[in-house]
Amino acid sequence: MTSRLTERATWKALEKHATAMRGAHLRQLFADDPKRGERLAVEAAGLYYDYAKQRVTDETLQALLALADACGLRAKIDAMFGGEKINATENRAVLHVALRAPKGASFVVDGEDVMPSVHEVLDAMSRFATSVRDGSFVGFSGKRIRNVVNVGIGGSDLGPVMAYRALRSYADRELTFRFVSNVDGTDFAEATRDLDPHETLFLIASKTFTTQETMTNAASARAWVLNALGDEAAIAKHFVAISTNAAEVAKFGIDTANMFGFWDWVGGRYSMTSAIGLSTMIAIGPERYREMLDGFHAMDEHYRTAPFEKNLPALMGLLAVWNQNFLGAQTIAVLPYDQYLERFPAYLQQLAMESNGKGVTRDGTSVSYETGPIYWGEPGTNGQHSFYQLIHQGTKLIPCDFVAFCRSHHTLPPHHDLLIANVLAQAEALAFGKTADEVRAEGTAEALVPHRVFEGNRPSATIFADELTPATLGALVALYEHSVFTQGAIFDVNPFDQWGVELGKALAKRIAPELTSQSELGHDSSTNTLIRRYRARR
Ligand code: G6Q
Repeated sequence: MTSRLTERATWKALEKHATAMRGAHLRQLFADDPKRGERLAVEAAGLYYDYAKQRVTDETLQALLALADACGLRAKIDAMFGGEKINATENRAVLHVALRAPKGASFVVDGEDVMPSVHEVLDAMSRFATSVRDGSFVGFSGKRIRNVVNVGIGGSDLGPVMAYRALRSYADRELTFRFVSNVDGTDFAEATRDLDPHETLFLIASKTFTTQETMTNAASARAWVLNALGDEAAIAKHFVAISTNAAEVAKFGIDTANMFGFWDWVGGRYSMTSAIGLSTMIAIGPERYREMLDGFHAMDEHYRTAPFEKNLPALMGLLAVWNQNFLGAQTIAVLPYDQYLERFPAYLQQLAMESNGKGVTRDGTSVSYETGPIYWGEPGTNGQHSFYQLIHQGTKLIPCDFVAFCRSHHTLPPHHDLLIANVLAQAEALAFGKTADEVRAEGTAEALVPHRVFEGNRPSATIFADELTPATLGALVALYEHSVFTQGAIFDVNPFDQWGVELGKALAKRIAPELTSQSELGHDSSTNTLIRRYRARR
C-alpha cells in the first residue's frame, strides 16, 4: 500500500526541488546572500539556532513549511497540548508539557485538570528533597544521607543521569549521586562498592514497577541495605519509590508514603520532569529545579504559539526531514561542546529513536519513506580526534547539530576560547571545505592534493546559548522533544509507543529459566548451541 505522505503535492514539490538543489553548494549560497548568516537563525527560550549552514534556500524552507501545513502539524500540536489521546495504540494522552507548566495553568485529560496533582507531587518532592539536602531526613541509624542512588532504566534513567551530569556545577557536592540501570550486576556492584549503607538512599524509579532490570537491581539494593542494617524497618528510611503503580510498590515493601507518583500520560522517555526527576531535584535543590522546569516551559510555549517559520523546534524537525528524506542522510550527529553534556547524545538517542523508529503510520500502513533518523554523538573537541574524519571526507552525508555556550562554568583561560574556536571552525570547515586550487596554493605536492581536498557542503546547525544553566538545559531538552514530535507528525507515526522493545523482553523471559536447567530447547540451532555452551561453562 502506498502511504499518503509521498503522494502529497507538497512532498512531490520537495522531491523536485531537491533534484535542483543537488548542484547547490553552501559556498555559493553564502556568496549569493551576504546576510544569509543573520537571516537563517531563530532565537527562543535563551537558545540561538543558526541553520544558515544547512543546505537550504528560502524556497526549500517554504516547501518544508507547506509540507508541515499539509501534514497538519498545527492541529497535531494542539491535540497534544489539548490532552487528546494521541498515543492511540496505548489509548493515552501525551502531556509531559503539563509537568513543567506553572501553577495556574490548566491541562485537561478525560475532563479533569491535571495541574493540581502535578503541583501536589512537585511540592511533595520539594519537601523531601529539602529534607535530604538539609540533613533533616536521616537514615535508619540516625546518620545523615550522603549518597543517593537512582535505580531505573531507559526513560527512568537516561534523563536523570544526563541532567545530573549536565547540572553538576549546581549540585550539592556534599552528596554523592550514582545511577544503576543495567541488569549486569557489575553496574550495581560498582555503584555501591564504596558507599556506606547507613548513609545511602535508593530511589527506585520505575513507571510500571515491574521492569525486570530495575526490580532485580532494587532487590539487590534491598538485600545490601538489610545485610548492613539488619532490620526490615530500615527499608522505609533508605528506599523511595517513583512510580505510577502503588500496588507493586507496596508489594516490594516500600511504604507508599515514600512514593512519588506520576501518570500514564507521561511516557518514559518524556518523564525527566515528572517525579522521575527527583534525583535532579535533590542534587540542585527545588529552586534550581523550578528554573529548569521554567526553561522547558518557555520552549513548550514557543513551540505551541510561534509561527512555524520562526518556530525553533518546528524548523529543526523539518530540517531533519529534509536532510534525511531528500538529501539522503541517515543520521544526525549531536556534538555538544560542553563536557557537562557528555550524556546528552545518549539521552537523545532514546528520545528520538524510540519515538520515531517506526515502520507503520498511525493507521497501521507500512511507510514508503525513511522515518526516524539515527541520533548519535560525543562531546567536542574529543570527537574531532576520532570520528570527524568521516564527517569531513567520508562518503556519507552526516548533518551535525553543534551545541555550545558563550560562557563556561570555569574560569580557566584559555580553555573556553579554544573550545569555542574549535566548534566554530568545525562548522565552517564542513560547510566550505577546501578546494583543490586552495590546497595547491599552499604548495601541496600534486599526489597529495586529492587527499587534502575537503569537498565541504556538509550541513550543520549551531545551537548557541549564553550558559549551561538549569533553564537552558530545560529549553534544550524541550527543543529536541518537540523536534522529534515535528518529525513524527510529518512521518505520521505514533512517537509515543514502543512496541519494538517487547519481543526481546518476552524472549529473555523464556530463555532465563532455560539457562539454569537442562530442559529441552526449542529455539533455532544457533540460539540452542549458544545456550548449551553457556550451560556448560557458566
Ligand atoms: C521509554 C520506554 C522505556 C522505559 C523503561 C523503564 O519511553 O518506555 O525506556 O522508560 O523500560 O520502564 P519503567 O519506568 O516502567 O521501569
